[in-house]
Amino acid sequence: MNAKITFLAPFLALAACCTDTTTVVDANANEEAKALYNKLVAHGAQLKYMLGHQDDLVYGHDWYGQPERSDFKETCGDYPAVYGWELGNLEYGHEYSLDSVYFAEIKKQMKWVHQNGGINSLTWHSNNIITGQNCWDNSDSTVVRSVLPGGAKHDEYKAWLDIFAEFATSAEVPFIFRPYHEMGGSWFWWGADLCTPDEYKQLWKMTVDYLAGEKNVHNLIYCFSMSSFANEEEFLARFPGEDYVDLIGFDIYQSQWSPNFAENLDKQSAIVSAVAKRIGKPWCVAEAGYESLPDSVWFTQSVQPIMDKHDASYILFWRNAFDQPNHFYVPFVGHPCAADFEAFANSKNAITLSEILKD
Ligand code: BMA
Repeated sequence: MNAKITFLAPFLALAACCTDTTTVVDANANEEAKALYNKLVAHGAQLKYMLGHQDDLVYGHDWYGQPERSDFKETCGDYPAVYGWELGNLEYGHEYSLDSVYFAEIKKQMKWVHQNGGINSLTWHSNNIITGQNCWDNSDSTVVRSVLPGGAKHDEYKAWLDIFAEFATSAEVPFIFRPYHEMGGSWFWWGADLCTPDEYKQLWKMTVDYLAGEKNVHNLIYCFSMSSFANEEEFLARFPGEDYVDLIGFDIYQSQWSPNFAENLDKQSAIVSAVAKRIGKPWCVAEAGYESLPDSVWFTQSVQPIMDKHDASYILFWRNAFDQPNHFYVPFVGHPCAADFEAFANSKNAITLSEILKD
C-alpha cells in the first residue's frame, strides 16, 4: 500500500460502509433483501459455504410439527444456515403446501430463521394451469405460452402471482425466490421440451417485472437454478440475463441414473463459478442429495472435498419426508450416515446457523 492510499484508507473504509452500492435485480429492493444478498456474496468470497435443508424445522424422517426439532440439528449439533420452503398449492388458496406444511407455519418459521441470522429460500412447484394437474404434468406444451401476455391464461396466471405477492409481502422477511427451477429438464410444465428458450425467458422476466414493478414486492433475491448441464452453453441456454437474476446455481442428485456425484458436482461447480465471477454474482448448489443415503461416508467423501474446492455460498440438501420412509436426504439419529454428516457439518468450511456471518 503506498503512502497516499494508507492516508486515505480510513476514509475509504468509511465511504464503503456508508454508501450502499449493492445492486440487485429489484431496483427498489429493501435493505434487508440487500443484506441477504451481501451475506451470500460474503460467504462465497470467504470460501465458506452455508449448509441448508428443505423444510428442516417443520417435519423430519418420522415426525411432524414438533417445535424445535430438526433432523439436521439432532445429528450434527446445530441448525442449518439455509432453509428451503415450498409454496406449491398456495395458488389454489389452500392453507397448506403440497408437502403438507401450513403456509402460516412457513411464515412463522421464516421469521425465526431471519431473526437468527439464517437464510430462507422458496420454491414454487405451481400447478399446471391448463390441465389442472400438478407441476409434473408435462402433457401440454402450451402452458408457458398461455400464461404470457396475450395468452389465454395470462390473467388467471397473474391472479396466481397476486397470491404469491401477498404471501411474499406478508412474510415480512427477505428471502431467495427460486421459481421455474430445473428448466433444463422436461419434467415440469416450464421444462425444456415444453417451451422455447425465449418463452422461458419471457416467463421469468414477466414474473420479476410484475412482482417488483406492479405488486411492490421488494424483499426478494431471485435465484436461477438449472438441472444438470455439460457446459456453459447448456447452463446459459435459458438464462434470462444478469439484469433479472441475483444468484445462479443448480440442482444435483446422486441416483442410480447419475452415479458420479462428486465428478458432476466438481464439473458443474467450476462452470457456474466461472459464470458467477464473470457476471459478478454469487452462486449456490440450490438442491442436492442422495435419497436414503446408502453410502455411509457420502458427505465427507463425495460432497466435502468438492465444496471445499469451490466458492459456492451454500448447498441445500433436500427434504426428509415424514410420510415416505425412504425419502430423506439428511441422516436422522441412528442412521449409518449420521456420524459422517456430523463430521462434515463440523468441518472448517461448512457453516451452520450459529457460525453464519452476522451483519
Ligand atoms: C420433490 C419431492 C416431492 C415434493 C416436491 C416438492 O423432489 O420431494 O415429494 O412434493 O419435491 O417439494
